[in-house]
Amino acid sequence: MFCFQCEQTMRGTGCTGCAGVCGKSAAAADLQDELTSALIGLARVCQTNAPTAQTHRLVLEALFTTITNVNFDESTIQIMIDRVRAEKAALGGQAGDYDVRQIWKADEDIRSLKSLILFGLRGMAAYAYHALMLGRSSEEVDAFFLKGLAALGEDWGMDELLPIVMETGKVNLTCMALLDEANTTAYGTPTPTTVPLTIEKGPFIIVTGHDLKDLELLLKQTEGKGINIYTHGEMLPAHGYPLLKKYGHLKGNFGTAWQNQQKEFDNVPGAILFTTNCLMPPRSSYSDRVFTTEVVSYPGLVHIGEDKDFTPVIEKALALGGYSEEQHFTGINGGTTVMTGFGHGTVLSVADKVIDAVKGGAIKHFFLVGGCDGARPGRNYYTDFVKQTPADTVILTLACGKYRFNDLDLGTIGGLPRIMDMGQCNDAYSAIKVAVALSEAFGCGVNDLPLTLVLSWYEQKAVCILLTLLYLGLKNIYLGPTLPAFVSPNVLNFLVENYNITPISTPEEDLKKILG
Ligand code: FS2
Ligand code: SF4
Repeated sequence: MFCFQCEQTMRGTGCTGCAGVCGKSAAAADLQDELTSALIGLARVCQTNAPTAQTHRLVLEALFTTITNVNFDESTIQIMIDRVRAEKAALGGQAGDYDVRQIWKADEDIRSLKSLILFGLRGMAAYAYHALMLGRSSEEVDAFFLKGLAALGEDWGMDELLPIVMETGKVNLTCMALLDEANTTAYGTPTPTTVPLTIEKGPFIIVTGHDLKDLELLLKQTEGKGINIYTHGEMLPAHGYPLLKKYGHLKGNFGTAWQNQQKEFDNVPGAILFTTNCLMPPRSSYSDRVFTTEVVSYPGLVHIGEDKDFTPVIEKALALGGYSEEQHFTGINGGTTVMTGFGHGTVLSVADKVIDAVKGGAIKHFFLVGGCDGARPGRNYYTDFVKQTPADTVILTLACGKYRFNDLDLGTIGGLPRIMDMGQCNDAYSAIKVAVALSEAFGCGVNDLPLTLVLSWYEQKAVCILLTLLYLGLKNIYLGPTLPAFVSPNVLNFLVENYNITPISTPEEDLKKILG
């Protein structure tokens, strides 16, 4: 096996041997390569033979399957490979698969650019998939998946590949906008919401991942059954959506970010539903109560299929019975509640207040401290950074990296909390909307705003978001905890020279540089 798509890759160079750091077996990794090879073959066929709606959906599912911490199951990956090959045949395609391992062996700059495209497409596929589950799709986005995949099979140089890298960022902006529209149309505009970390007594289900539609279906199926529902990880922002929070049994949030799940789920007396990443190999103390749905798959776990009949999850929760007494959990820093719901709808509704606060000097600087969390020790940088930001600064955040500091009470500025959670990783779209609105209000470019992005990355959704930020011309991004293994020295030079991407150093030094 060879895989270097995520931040925790072995020795910072690539997972090889019999398993990845994430627990993915060599056999599963090889099958994911085979799946990607088949997808590139399918995309090549679609250059001459018109794809159907089914083709587009399959491409999303197959790309999503290969994201870190989504699928560890050789049998379901094999089924996906067979489906892609069958689709190619159904479209009348004669061409064989393209061997993706050629990319891993290519010249390091070509490998780097093709990796940026492939991993960006994988991340974007997750967003497009969630939008599709809510009935939204886009011809531009669908077509670009095929264009990008086909490009991976071309014998192209940097001049041809760089524009595709940037186009991945452009199309991902469209894709995040599509998902934002899908989420807010289905569930309303998120509003600021305080979310308890207390687990009440009695049966409960923990729902994790990014798929709001799955949460809604589960809330409907558990209504009146005496089961409480708690979000986990990237599902936390669900509490901000009016049409989800109307369910009285959606009670609060359990636990912190994904990398703590093996400890936090240990012997938990409730059922756990994974709608997307990040799934870690479940330990025996709780593996009997973990369920998967959508493209998430792990050998031996019960999978909820397309009929979305959550009966096995519900029965497990009832059988386990929950805690006999209320449990008072806290966040990483000892806080008993967290807040969410500060999407662009809310922040821009008070734009006048924000602009006045900046003009009057009450707000000196905005930080977007967000992205993925992970297990690396250096990630406490983000906690320390936020703790050290001056009282006249605002911290916007999103994705699971926020669990490092979202239970901190840093007070308020002009009636707004200093830490504002904009939502999931895909809600980077909200941050972009706010930045653009502020730049218009101040009559300057986004790079001239008193705004700095301090990002943490882990998996491939972070890749497509980073590409979107670059496409928008955002400069001076601080990135950590380490740089991607798939960025070659030349590609890094390009990013530093054109965008001044800076690896994080220490909170003290970086804050001095930013505010200096
Ligand atoms: Fe966190 Fe994992 Fe959102 Fe990522 S829960 S690293 O999938 O996409 O972020
Ligand atoms: Fe290694 Fe990450 Fe690939 Fe897993 S997804 S095999 S940890 S690089």
